[in-house]
Amino acid sequence: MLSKKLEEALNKQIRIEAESSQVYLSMACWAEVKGLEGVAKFMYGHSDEERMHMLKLVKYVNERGGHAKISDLKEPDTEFESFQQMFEQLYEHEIFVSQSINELVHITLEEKDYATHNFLQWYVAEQLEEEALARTVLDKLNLIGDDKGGLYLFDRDIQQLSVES
Ligand code: OFO
Repeated sequence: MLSKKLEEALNKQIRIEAESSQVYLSMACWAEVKGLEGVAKFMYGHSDEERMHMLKLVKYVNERGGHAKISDLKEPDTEFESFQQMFEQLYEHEIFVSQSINELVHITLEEKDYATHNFLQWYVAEQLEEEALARTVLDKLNLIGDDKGGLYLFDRDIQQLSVES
């Protein structure tokens, strides 16, 4: 049985994962209307992954005697200055998610809930991968700068980059 404190913290994380899914969906739309199909596909895929992260938490909370609460979500940005700025935002968002997961792990130790501690290790590993991927993408974009041809190739190649989950 989950403690109330942990149930609340897990519900907060459910909301964060749902908001992440919206953030990437909005980025996918922006990339799509700007004509970068590869980036759009990458973002649509990432959005689906975040929904899967959310659902995994929902199921866990309900299975452990808690009640997963589905809440309203913060509206994501719909416009970006550039692809670089968009990916910087993605990277910062993932760092924020990692911090939130770390806090959750900390609460599991306080509450002596080792099953949830164990369950969350998947998220800890996932965040490491996602941060690394976001950094790789940002490095590539910084190399390209304003070069249109470079952006074209980047759009083609980004489809090969993804986080297995
Ligand atoms: Fe990319 O955040 Fe989920 O875990």
